[in-house]
Order: sequence, then structure tokens, then C-alpha cells
Amino acid sequence: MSATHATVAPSDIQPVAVKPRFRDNAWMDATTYDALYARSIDGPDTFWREQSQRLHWRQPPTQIRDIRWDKNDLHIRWFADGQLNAAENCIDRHLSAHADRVALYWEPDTPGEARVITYAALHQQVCKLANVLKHLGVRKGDRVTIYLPMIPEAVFAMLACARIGAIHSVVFGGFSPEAVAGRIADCGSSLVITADAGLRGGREIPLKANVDAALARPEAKAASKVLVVQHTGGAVDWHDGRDLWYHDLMATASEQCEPAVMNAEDPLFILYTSGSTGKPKGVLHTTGGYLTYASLTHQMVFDYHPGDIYWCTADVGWITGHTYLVYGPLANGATCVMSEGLPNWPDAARLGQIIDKFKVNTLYTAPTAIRALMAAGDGPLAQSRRDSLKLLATAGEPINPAAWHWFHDSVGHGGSAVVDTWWQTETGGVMITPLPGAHATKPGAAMRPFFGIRPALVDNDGTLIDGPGEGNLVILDSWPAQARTLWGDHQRFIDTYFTTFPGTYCSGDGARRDADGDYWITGRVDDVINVSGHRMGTAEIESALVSHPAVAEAAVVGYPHEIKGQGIYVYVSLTCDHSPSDELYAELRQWVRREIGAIATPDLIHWAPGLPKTRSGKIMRRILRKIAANEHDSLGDVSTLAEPAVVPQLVETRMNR
Ligand code: 6R9
Repeated sequence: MSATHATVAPSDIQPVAVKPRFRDNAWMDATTYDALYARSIDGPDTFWREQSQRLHWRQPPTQIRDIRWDKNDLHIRWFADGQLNAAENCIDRHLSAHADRVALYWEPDTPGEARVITYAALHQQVCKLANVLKHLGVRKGDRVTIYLPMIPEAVFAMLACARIGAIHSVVFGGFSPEAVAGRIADCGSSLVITADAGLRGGREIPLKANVDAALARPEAKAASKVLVVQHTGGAVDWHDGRDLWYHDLMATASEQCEPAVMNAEDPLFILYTSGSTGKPKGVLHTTGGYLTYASLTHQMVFDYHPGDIYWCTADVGWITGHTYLVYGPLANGATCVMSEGLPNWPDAARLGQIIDKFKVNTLYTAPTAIRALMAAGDGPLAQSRRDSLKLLATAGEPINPAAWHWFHDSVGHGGSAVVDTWWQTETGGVMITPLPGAHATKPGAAMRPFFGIRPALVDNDGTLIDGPGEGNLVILDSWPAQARTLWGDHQRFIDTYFTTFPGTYCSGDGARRDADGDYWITGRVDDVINVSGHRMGTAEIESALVSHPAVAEAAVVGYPHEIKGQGIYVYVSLTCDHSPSDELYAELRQWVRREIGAIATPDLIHWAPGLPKTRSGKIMRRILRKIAANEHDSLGDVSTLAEPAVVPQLVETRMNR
């Protein structure tokens, strides 16, 4: 295994000191971090017992950790005898003191009037919807698929499921009907919650029509009811007996709904993510450990103080939207901004305008969004002041130092802390990050482990690397928010994360540790690529391509892309009765878009008469990556190939001229 792309050598980069505003008022300074980190590692039971007390438990846990990371006997339980309800923690317990505090400010796609939802209103909406779900027959443990745009109803839906103990599976609105059907089939959802359409950057996304197409497929037959939010008001096809208007049922629903008492290890949600094989993985998170960790990380990583206005731009369809738009901040009683659209639509001034409109103190976004804004230059920033900002955070992909500096210097006027947070769907919450009051930050580095997290580097043989070095990033011990399984495929969970380097959690990322002990994430070491901060399995795109009649064989790799971080580069060998053409090029792009969704659309298609393979028939992706990246002079050893002659041919026809 080796990392797919390299970052700048750490020694070139000067640390940026802790900002004055965090020196006195932050939750953590360097000394406190060091002491608390040491305690969290030396005495995890005590540390996590204390941390669990940040939640409201119906039955406080007496058992804290119960962990065996053995591939033959994997066992992960946190707070196992505790009982609680996630929605009660995110809403009800704030009501006595803060019922009128704003929980959500919702900014529409087109600049316009915001919706303002207080904690009292959130309680009312979630209770009503929870009753609607019950009325529709949803019971504890049932799965509900949520396929909604970035509107408050998405948050209501997640929390309504949590309130009655149903397991939500949010599917990103950009996914195709096929992808939705596959996810419904995998977890056997009985109900889909969707909207007539979504809006993003002025474009309509036909969500209801996509659900209709998904449910027309035989594999999605478990879903017998569709609850439809009227959002754009556009026309939709209607299936009597199956489709129900959200507003109709909400109109008569009761505002009283007792939260279900859940065990700490009861599932809270499933979230599908890409892996290195074709089928998406249904990552399962449970209740007590996940929520404890979401709440603690949200408070410490963003140095959240009551009254702060916090904006996370992530879509609820991704883990960042789950943990840091919904569960973490709401568990802490925070005021969140939720925006429907894109931070650079209608133009690049929008991000700053939203910051000013709500006086945002903390912005959590993705490097790809920063690069897209940066491409428009500093000009649009003149249309906003952004003087409320205190902290800028990123997640999802490595942030290149140029984007880091632009974020820090131009967006934040040099006065806001920048934190680069490394984590994954499977980790549930942030794992490696600077804390704004404790750490001078190095642009491009994810820096230090969070409390309770023991990262390590191992070489390809699994030997631990001491001191500075580069290798596979693993975690040596459990933390409360780690995923418990993959829905319906526990063996795949064990094989993917606990088998490669026995006794550790294998992240699938590569990292470098510098002489100060700071971590630099170098990228995936498997066949997963990261496009605009979205994880894509190359195998998924390949299997979509080979299902097209003209395609004999396909290989997909990532290549450096200025805005997206990585673009999707596709090598296609055609069947003998087809030949390359502009029409086929466009058709194949459309095909993948239709099969998976717009985020999987290939950026470049390279017509390849043959693919470099080993004698045993394995495609040599290492070589394909190099050719895609235009790094022809470092192709490495090609002597083991079955037909070495294909390599110069591919170099010659490299598309990205
Ligand atoms: C939160 C999230 C996880 C993958 C992960 C890694 C990449 C995430 C990163 C980062 C460098 C960071 N990644 N954060 N790479 N620096 N700060 O994005 O979850 O969608 O599951 O993706 O994203 O490769 O393995 P998820």
C-alpha cells in the first residue's frame, strides 16, 4: 500500500500561533490538553465515565468500555447498561432554560428570508413528525430512508426517527434512483421521506421523481410508504395508497410524543459510504457512545461556547452533516446555520453574505468549497465584513497550504483560528485535529489526536513506526463513536477494518508524522478516491461503466484536480463493435451520472486499447494513476506486466493535454 498523493514536506511550513482570542477564553490550552489527553489514554474508563455525564441519561451507565478488537471475536460496547434518547438530548433538555433560543437558522438556496426555528419549535415539529411516523407503522428498530434536500425537515426527520427509536438512513440528494434503490434494499426501509424537489445552485433536483423510479425497481419493494415534503411546489406524480403529503399528516399530529428509552448500544443510524469494492457499506452507529463523542468533539474542536453561531456547510447526506450539523451542536444546545444551496451561488460573495447575515462565529466547510471560492479571487469578499468569525474549520479531504492560507488570511482576515479535522464516516467524529486554544497550527496538517484517540503509523507489514515517518494510519484502541458494524455484513466490517493490521483499526488512509509528533494525512491507500470531499469507490464507477454495452473493460483512478482535489479519470476499452466518438464520450458520462449520481460523473475518459495488467490479470492502477497525473517519467517498474507495450500507448494518448 502507498499513499495516492503527497502533501508538501512538513519542514517547509511554518506554524501559525494560537490566536490571541483563544489564549484566555478557550476550553483548552496546551497544558490542559496535554494533561487531559494523558488522562484519557491512561484511564479511559474514568475519562469517558465523566464525559458521558454531559448527556442526559434515563439510566446512567455503570459499564463504560467493553472492547475486544480481535478479528475472530470482535466486540465493541460503550456505556452498555446506560439508557437514553438522542432526540431528548438534542432538544428536550434545553427547553427549561432555552426554549426560545434559535436551534436552526435556515438560509434558502436563492437569497431570501431565513426560516428561524427555536428549540421550542424544533421540539414541536419533531414530536409531531414522530407521531406521524408511528401512525405510519414505524416501530423501534425499523429503518427509514431520508432522501431530502438541505431543509429543516431533514433535521426533523432524523430526530423524529431517533425519538421513536427508528434507525435513519439518510441518502444524499445527489444520488440517482438506482443508488437510492440499492440503499433501500440493503437496509430494508419501510418508509422513504422525500420532497417534491430540491434546490441547489438554482437547479431543481427531482427527488420525488427519483424516488418513484427507485421504488419501481423490484429490489426496493420493502418501502411501501413515501412521505413527501412540499418544498418547491412543483408538480409530482402521485401513487395513491403509497404517497402521503407531509403537511397533511403533520396538520393533525399531536405535539406530545414521549421519547423512547433506548439502550446505549441501540442503533441510531446507518449511513452508506463507499468502499474499495463495488457495493456501498452501511456504516452503523449506535446511540450513547456516538452522542457522547459528537457532543464532546463539537464543544472542544470548535471551542463552542453558548451563544456562538455555528455554520456547518456539509449536506445532511454525509457524516459531517450528521455529527456536526445535527447531533453534536444540538446536543450542546447550539444555534446552527443550515443553508440549502451552495456557498458560491448565485456568486462567490454568498459565503460572506451568509456569515454577515447570521453573524456566524464558526464556519465548518470543505477544502473543495474554499478552492472554488478562491478561484474567484478576493474581489467578492469585499461585499461582506465577516468580522463575526472566530474559527474556520475544514474536513473531508486534505487542505492544500494555498487554500489554507487563503481561508485564514482572506476569509478570516488573519484573526480566526483554522482547524483541519481528520475523520471518517466510520469514526463518527473528529479524530485528529488541532484545538484552537491549545495548538499552533501547521497549514496542511491535521495535527494532534483528540482525547481518547491513539493514532499510530504502521508499515505495510504492520510494524509500528516510531518517531517521524510515513505509513498506514491506524488507531490502536476504541473510542465511543466508532462504527459498530456494517449493516447486514459484519464479516465485511471485520475484514475491512480489523484484519489488515490485526489489533488495530485500519483507516485506509496514509499519513506522515513529523518530528513534533504532528500528523499529516496523505490520502487514501486503497481504491477509494476523494472527489470534492466525497468518497467514491473506483470499483463502483467501474461496475457502472462495464454495464454499458459498448464497454469491455474500465479502470477508474483519481488525478489531481485544481478545485475538486481529485477528479475522476476513466480508462475505457471498448467492445470490438464500438469505436471512440464524441457522442459515446458524452453518453458514458451521462450513463455513470444516471447509474450513481452527478458526483460520480467522469471528468476525463481515456479510450484505452488495452490496460496494463500483471500476468495474473490484475490491473496495475499504480501505473494508471501516474499516467493520469501526467507523471510519465516516474512510472516505476513495468517489467512484470503481461503486455508492457500498452504503457507507452497510453502515455501517448493521455487525454489531459
Ligand atoms: C469526515 C469525512 C473520509 C475520508 C478519509 C480521508 C478523507 C477526511 C480529512 C481527510 C485529509 C482531512 N479526509 N478528512 N483527508 N485531511 N482533514 O469526510 O468522512 O466521507 O467518510 O471520508 O476523507 O481520506 O478516509 P468520509
